[in-house]
Amino acid sequence: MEPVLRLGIQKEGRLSERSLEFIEACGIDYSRNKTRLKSTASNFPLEILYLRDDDIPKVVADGVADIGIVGENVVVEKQETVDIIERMGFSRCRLSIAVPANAPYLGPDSLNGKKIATSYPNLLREYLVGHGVLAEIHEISGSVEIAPSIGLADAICDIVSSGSTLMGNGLREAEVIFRSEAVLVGHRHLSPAKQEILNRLLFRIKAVSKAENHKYIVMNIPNEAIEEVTRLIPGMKSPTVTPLAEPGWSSLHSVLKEDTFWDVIEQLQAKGAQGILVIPIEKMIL
Ligand code: PRT
Ligand code: ZN
Repeated sequence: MEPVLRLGIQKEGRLSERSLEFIEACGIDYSRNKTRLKSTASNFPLEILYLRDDDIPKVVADGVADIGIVGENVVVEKQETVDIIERMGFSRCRLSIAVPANAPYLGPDSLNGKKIATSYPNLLREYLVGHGVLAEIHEISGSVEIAPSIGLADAICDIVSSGSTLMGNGLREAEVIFRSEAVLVGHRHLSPAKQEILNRLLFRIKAVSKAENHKYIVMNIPNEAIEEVTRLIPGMKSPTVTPLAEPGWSSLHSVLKEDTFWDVIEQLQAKGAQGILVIPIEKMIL
């Protein structure tokens, strides 16, 4: 039988759609079957297992799946032996301690003697021990943010992204204890055949994440600005410059990193760039 790589992803929840989109962007076709327990790709040796996110680290550690996509918060909390192979760049969030908005808070010491509700006892314990705080950890599996208002705890430790859930429950973020994003995890000992499939998949994953973090940019610039603009946006090797019909002007094509985007656009305008077009890139292979 041909070797097949088994990928565990979240069946339903915040990671599901983005995980599947990522696989599709890697050019992998599979049928999204109704029961959604397992899919087999038609054009790549990959099987997709649909799981609860909490189970993914153990399933990969045990070798039932070879790799998985899961929040780093869950990986670290579960303490299973898996390797983090790649950071996926989506589902960014933080694990934070929050206290009632009107309660005094003067730093970690203020948590001494308090009861903190969380679904992340291991990460929280590590933080408390590291800061010499003696507090009671009250483990609950959901609706953590209502714990203080119903008298179940004095504070909470939960995932925050926009912060609106905390605000809506009269809480304020006191400490960020962990920053997370979706990660690709792998079993420690893959067979050489599976490792080879993983390498092929990783090549594609890297091309897709690179593309998502870059934009293709086209603009018209006065010829005297070519040198300075090239320094600003060197692109993959150097920008493509072609003369326009109008004398003294050129069209310049390059790629630009998403995180420096607005700064660079402002500088380009200051150098006289006009008609700037910014286009998403589908794949990027260096
Ligand atoms: O059913 P299953 O067990 O598979 O899913 P789940 O309910 O345990 O997980 P799910 O789908 O809620 O989250 C999966 C992963 O998404 C988490 O492990 C994180 O890595 C990541 N993630 C990103 C988040 C959030 N953002 C997030 N905002 N996980 C949870 N939240 C919740 C948080 O618990 C809180 O209730 O959203 C609320 C806070 O959001 P804001 O925007 O109001 O701050
Ligand atoms: Zn879960």
